[in-house]
Amino acid sequence: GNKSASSDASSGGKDGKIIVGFSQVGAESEWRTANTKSIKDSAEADSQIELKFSDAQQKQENQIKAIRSFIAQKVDVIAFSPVVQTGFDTVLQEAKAANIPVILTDRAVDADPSLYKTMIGSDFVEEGRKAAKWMLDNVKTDKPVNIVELQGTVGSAPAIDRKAGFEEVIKDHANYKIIKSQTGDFTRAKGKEVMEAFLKSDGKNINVVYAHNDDMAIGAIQAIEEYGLKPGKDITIISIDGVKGAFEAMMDGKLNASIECNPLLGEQLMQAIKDVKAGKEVPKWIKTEEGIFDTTNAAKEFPNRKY
Ligand code: GZL
Ligand code: ZN
Repeated sequence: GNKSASSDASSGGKDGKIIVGFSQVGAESEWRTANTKSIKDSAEADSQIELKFSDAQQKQENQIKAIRSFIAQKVDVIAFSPVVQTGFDTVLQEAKAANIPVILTDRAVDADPSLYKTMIGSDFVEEGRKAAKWMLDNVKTDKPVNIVELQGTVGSAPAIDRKAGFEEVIKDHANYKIIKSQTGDFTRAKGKEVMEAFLKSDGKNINVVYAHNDDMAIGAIQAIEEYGLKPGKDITIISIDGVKGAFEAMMDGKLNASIECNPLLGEQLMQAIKDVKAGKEVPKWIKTEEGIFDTTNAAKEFPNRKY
């Protein structure tokens, strides 16, 4: 809409609506589809907001293109979930020069914090710590524990931070060792493929799988079964997100624990958009609170799940 050059005044787009351009990572996981649904439903339900949505198919150049297009369309606010942490500085400078405020959801960027108003999302380092602490509490032994790690998308905030948090906790427990670590790009297919390779090289030597998301864990479960071992019994599997597929696997005893990562950010995003447009101060990081689920509480919690 035609905005006054000086501020983020509450002038909106057509018929006073706030026009928001949103660039989504892709549709790589159950978490992502739930996140997209939350954002679209919340925008739909909010009469003050009109959402322009683009799916980048997990490619950074598509996100940059989408953000440039939103700038050209002179949207009122740009929001996005950066597929990787680096490489967005230039396009964020362009948004700033166009006086369009930017809100990050879900993942952070390694850019000058003055280039965005707030980041709405989880503490991935804490999620990694929780995964390791669950393992220390539930795989208690002084014997060697060989861990294979399925990393998320290379260079993404969740992959970097979930690895850091997990390693921070196990560093003072020398018998717990990550013997193999490779990216499965947050998808079931790649997670299965990488787990097949781990089984080929380390087979019965593997005690634990640490997957940065449930979709890769579900792929790993398939690989372990095809290899002839019992997932959740012969090999302990710990993952992150808490999506429906994880609850079903935990109730089947094939997944041992899933650390919650809440994708339902839609409401918080709509509120942040309106606050930013109203020129209100917003916290630099709006954190989501999250739990821990495992085979002891999955069945009880399952009926409450919204994603
Ligand atoms: C976490 C999000 C991650 C999920 C994955 O906030 O960025 O990306 O954990 C998703 O399932 O692909
Ligand atoms: Zn410790």
